[in-house]
Amino acid sequence: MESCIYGPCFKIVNEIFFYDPVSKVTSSLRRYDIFDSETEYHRWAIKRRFMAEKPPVVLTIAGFDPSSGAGITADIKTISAHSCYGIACITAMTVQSTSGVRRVEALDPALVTETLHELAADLEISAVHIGMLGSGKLAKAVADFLAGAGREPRFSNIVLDPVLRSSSGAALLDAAGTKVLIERLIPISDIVTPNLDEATALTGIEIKDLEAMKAAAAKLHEMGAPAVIVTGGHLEKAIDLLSFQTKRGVEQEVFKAEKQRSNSTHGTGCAFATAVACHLALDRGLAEATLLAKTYVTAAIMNGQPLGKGTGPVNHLYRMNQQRRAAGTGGEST
Ligand code: PXL
Repeated sequence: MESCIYGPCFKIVNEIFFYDPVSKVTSSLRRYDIFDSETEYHRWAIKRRFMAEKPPVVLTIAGFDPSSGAGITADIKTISAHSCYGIACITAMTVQSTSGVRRVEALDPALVTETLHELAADLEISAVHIGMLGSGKLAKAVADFLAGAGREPRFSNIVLDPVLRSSSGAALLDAAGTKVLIERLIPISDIVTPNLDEATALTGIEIKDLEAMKAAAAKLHEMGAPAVIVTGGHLEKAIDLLSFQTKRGVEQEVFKAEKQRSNSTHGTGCAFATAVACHLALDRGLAEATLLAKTYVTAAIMNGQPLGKGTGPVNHLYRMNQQRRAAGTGGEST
């Protein structure tokens, strides 16, 4: 089986056996082929021998959502779904369920610093995802660590998800933290992935359409971000704008998907940013990483299960069902 979508210019070998048939993501710039036949997969996995022997390590620095739709436990699911090895540093505890965030407690910054140094001394980290930071002091601890002020060299593939508020409106970063995020974390990140509200909060640009998304991305470049993905899931179409600086100037590519009608949308931002980090860890370029992360999140929403009384989690591990079905070990449906 070889599925080929949207023409001949880019050939992407998906890391799973199956193309997500529900996720029709298109690009404004080129047509993509996604090959995911079993044979292609194995060829690719053999070429990348570490897939079996040593997976890329992806570090997520984020808060704890006990309902596992967002935050660190959700990120670990996303990282596992991408065949990478997830390691984690928790910045803050939250009391929350699918019904919303009740309380936020930032952890001791020294604990975070020690954890990060302990992990970095032991493991080769291929990508870093930064999610909820919780406070100014924690944001500073993370910036100090990533900037290599201590013993470690600077890291590659730093993906900054500038988490400011939960979808239910609770503040997840204070004003001091937002200042550190703008002054120190945006400039050392390889890519920043704000949603529309976050892009507005960071740039002061109100966003109602694609043109405003482009203006916000341009402002974020001025603020030091070499690459930006503004995720526009709240617009009429699910539009994501990838904007990145090259020697020739700024290049922009628009990815579109049909908007999903679903109640399983808690954690989409975390899943998207973490999936981008995984694809970068797997040596993919920015455009492929964006396309595949959007494809993954779209499918994770579509395969969401009705959990909880509020906004349910996306189904981070929907691919497990596909693999079980493929192996013929049961009649599970996805
Ligand atoms: O979706 C943003 C987010 C990130 N991280 C944690 C969260 C939330 C939203 O509630 O709780 C820990």
